[in-house]
Amino acid sequence: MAWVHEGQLDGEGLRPAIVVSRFNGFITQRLLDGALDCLERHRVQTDDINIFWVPGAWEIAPMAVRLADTGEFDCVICLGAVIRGETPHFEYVSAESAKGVAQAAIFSDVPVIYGIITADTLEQAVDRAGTKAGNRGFDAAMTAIEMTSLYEAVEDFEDEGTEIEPCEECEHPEE
Ligand code: INI
Repeated sequence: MAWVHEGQLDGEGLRPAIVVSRFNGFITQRLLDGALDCLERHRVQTDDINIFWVPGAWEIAPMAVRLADTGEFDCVICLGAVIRGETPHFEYVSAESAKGVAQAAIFSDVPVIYGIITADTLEQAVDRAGTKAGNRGFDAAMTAIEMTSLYEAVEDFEDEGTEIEPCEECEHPEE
């Protein structure tokens, strides 16, 4: 029989950090509202949530790395909006912010969640920030709750593993 491990969707006691960018603030404020709604609906205490505003999507990943490294937060939720219509830099900003968050996620001990919208038009971005296509901020917060729980399951698994007593032969391999 296989042992199946899944994250739980209970945020009680969770201490999340949220990094959110001011660029396209009309959209990002709605992503933040969605994330807070999700966290509070899943029993995260408002006092346990810390929100860090950065100028743009480019600045999200470096901030996420620093927050993850503090050890003060159980997860880091990254929220931003990159919209093609507004700049020829779209390709750089969208690709690098995604790569940055991916790297932060891989190399951090806590889940770092990608909630950055990349859209061709403002209308598409609005759709993903609480209208026709849901709210990516809400989704990112839900993913953060699930993944934090799953990371904890891995830690429990590791802890249990270390409880196994080494055999006498392993303790004294030279004998
Ligand atoms: N930042 C965004 O968050 N979204 C964008 O659409 C965007 N555009 O289009 O340029 C954007 N640029 C700013 C960038 O993230 C940095 O803040 C800036 O380059 C300073 O480093």
